Amino acid sequence: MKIESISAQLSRMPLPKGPWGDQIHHVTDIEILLVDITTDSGLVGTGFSHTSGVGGRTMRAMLDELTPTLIGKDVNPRKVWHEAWQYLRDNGPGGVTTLTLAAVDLALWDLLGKHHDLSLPALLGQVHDRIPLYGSGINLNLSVDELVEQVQEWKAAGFFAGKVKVGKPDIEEDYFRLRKIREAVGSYPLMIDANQGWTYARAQQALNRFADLDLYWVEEPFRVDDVVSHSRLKRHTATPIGLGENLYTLQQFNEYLTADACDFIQADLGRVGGITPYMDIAALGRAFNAPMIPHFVMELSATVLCAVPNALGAEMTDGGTLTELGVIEPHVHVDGYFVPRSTPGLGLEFNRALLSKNAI
Ligand code: SMN
Ligand code: MG
Repeated sequence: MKIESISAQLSRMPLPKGPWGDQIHHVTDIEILLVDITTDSGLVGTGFSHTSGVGGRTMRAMLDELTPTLIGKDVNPRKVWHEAWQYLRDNGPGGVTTLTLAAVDLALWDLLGKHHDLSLPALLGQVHDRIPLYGSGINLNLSVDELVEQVQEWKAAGFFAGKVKVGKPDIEEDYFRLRKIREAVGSYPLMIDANQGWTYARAQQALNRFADLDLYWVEEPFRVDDVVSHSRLKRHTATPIGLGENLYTLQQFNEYLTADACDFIQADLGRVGGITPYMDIAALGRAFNAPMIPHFVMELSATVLCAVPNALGAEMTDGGTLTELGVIEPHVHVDGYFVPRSTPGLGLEFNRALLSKNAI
């Protein structure tokens, strides 16, 4: 079975519950690059990549450059991934390079599943029937009352934990918001996300102030290329560190883990380049006894996690699941758990009408 043609469509999907805000982001739309790969047997596989609003056209341009090198190749995701990465690597080992590869990689895994009549978890080797979800809000812009209500809703819906943004100009304001949540939800596991916005001193000050809140993890305290500050912080505070949404390569994850700078691995299926590299990162995590708890794209992440022994859970980004964005036909979660479809391939039924309507 060989690749015969590749087509792509870029869409901007507005956030249905309104814009998101954190220390570094103001997000209004999610970009989806939908990629169809048709084979010489007539089978079509579909993959996608995503951005938080910036970079979609760049991805599409890179895909256009890559496409001629893919035509005629066997549907072998791992081989194609490594050859395509070699071809693109001078543009940087990760970033747009891997974001673009993700869409191709997903389409090829989808094809392989359809060809063998197996769901993605079955194809990869299923080890979990369902995946617990945590509630996550890009919610630094919410009032205290709205914030507390959001976390209460997650708890009531059965999500196993909740994550909120920090990074107000005044640490006392962050503390007040977190304190109010704690009072409302008791011992419910609670994470905070600083989105790379703190200096070292600021992080230390903040975590000292938050010491009585019993936080499950602090996420991305510093800019992502500063491994040293993360490992230094981990030596000096009791709060575990979660990160990975802005790491792009297996080697970057290895650097963080060997430096003892990360406890929870939040690799993003799109940003690392798809399922092929994600499974390698998951195995690396297993060697370090670190749990996998991927970033964003809940329905895809949770489906892949069904084949990851060290899966902890997936992120239900409130107002931004693929279902809420209208990217796929509704895939409901029950009591805070995601159950994958047993249909062959990725098991995601893309909402082509809406994606076409929002095409740019
Ligand atoms: C996030 C997700 C999507 C867009 C911006 C920020 C966030 C998270 O950091 O952890 O979900
Ligand atoms: Mg984050």
